Amino acid sequence: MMSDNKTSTFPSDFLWGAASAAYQVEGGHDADGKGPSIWDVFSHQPGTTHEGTNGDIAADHYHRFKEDVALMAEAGLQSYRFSISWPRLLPEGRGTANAAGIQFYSDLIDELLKYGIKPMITLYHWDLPQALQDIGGWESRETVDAFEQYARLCYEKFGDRVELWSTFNETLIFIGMGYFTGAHPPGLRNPKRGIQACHHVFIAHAKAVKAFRDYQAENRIPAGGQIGFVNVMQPHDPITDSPADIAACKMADDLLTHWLYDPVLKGEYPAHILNMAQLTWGVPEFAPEDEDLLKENICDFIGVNYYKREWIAANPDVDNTQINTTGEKGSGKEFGFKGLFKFVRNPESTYTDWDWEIYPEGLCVGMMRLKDRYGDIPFYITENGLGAKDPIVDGEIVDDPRIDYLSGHIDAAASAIEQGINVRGYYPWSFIDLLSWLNGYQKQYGFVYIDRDNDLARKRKKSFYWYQGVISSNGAIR
Ligand code: 8VR
Repeated sequence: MMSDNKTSTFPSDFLWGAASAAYQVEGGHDADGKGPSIWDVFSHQPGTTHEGTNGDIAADHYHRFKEDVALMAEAGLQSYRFSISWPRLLPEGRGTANAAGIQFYSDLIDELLKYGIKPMITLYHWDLPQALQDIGGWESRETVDAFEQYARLCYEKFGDRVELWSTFNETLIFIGMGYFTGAHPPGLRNPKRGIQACHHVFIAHAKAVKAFRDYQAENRIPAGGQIGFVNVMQPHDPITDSPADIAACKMADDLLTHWLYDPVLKGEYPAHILNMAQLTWGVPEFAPEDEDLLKENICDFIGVNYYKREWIAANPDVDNTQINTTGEKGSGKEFGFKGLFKFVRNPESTYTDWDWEIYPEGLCVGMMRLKDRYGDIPFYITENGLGAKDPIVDGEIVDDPRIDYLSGHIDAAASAIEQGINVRGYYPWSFIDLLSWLNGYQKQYGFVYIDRDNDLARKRKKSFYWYQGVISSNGAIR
């Protein structure tokens, strides 16, 4: 896959970046007035994460960001996607802001700009202030209002220097795992509450987009400012071409893709699924202004986080060709998402150590399908990467599988561009090794290794030098 004689199909203003999330990288969990997030509290409960790992220290980026940004500059990064920790800015989730938290992000942004690295800010990468969870979290309209206040604070303090923004990261995951499987906070298995919480996320997004437009109208965001939404992109394919598997796959697409993308790209839910949810669970409940708010929330771009495809099979107990919107047949309590179809393994495919299928073409296929449904929207590939236990040979981190993985996916991004998809940037996950939410530090993604036995010393991996070459050749050498 690696070759050095490809001409670049990437536009000259294409952004080569890398990504992270506050809880996974920062540490400083209670430093300088930061309030606890739901992840601080959840990960401290026994049995919730791999070997009890948590983000108390993580990569200690909070204290070492200058060193990290210098490494980014050395790699040639043109953009860095990071998230803001809401409780670092607003320890109670709303009300009084924490000056030290504002200073931290302000300094980080200045440090990036010093090297010409464009910041891309994610407002919400899962670390809700615990104080807001205590009043109902995303199930409460008060959290929606608090999010708008928080978004405005961010535009106010950082909007003068930051063009690229996104509101939420992967609603499917934090709602799915927070309210359906229970593996993430708040640890519930309650679809009804999850669907309502998810609705509030879309409304919070809408309000934050509207607030962004206000700031743009007042010229308080740089020209070229854009706001988007980041979703996991998981193309589904039926494991056989039987009508039952095809119907199950269509259902998986509706529930796991269209439910999450339609509200932010079309301003409405897929009607038949909305009907099914309301018949089954009586949710989402709409406040009077919600329908209009959804219509007004259309993003400037969509960020896609692509790791894998999912193979789908029919659940023999459910006939998806019969389930629809009538509420009479089959739409009953199965609408807990998974009952309507099954995720299956394809023995012909290659998988990572964490059982994620390696399928580079899916990056292109997924964006083509989204373009078919939503039109010619700009895409940023906001995450993509290989989670692995990297081999260390004579003190060097030789992460060739990561290079192969990323190289294959850059090929797929190039072929998407050649087929007319508007791809604006590529942000591998992650720049440095960081905490995996549930998997601790053993699942590494970074270009930079962190020696946890040696004062968190940073060490460049083989992939660091490889990515340097990718960037300096604008993707021609990969
Ligand atoms: C995305 C998340 C990001 C990371 C990457 C890799 C995990 C991890 C689950 O779903 O936005 O935070 O999360 O995927 O996978 O291992 O930390």
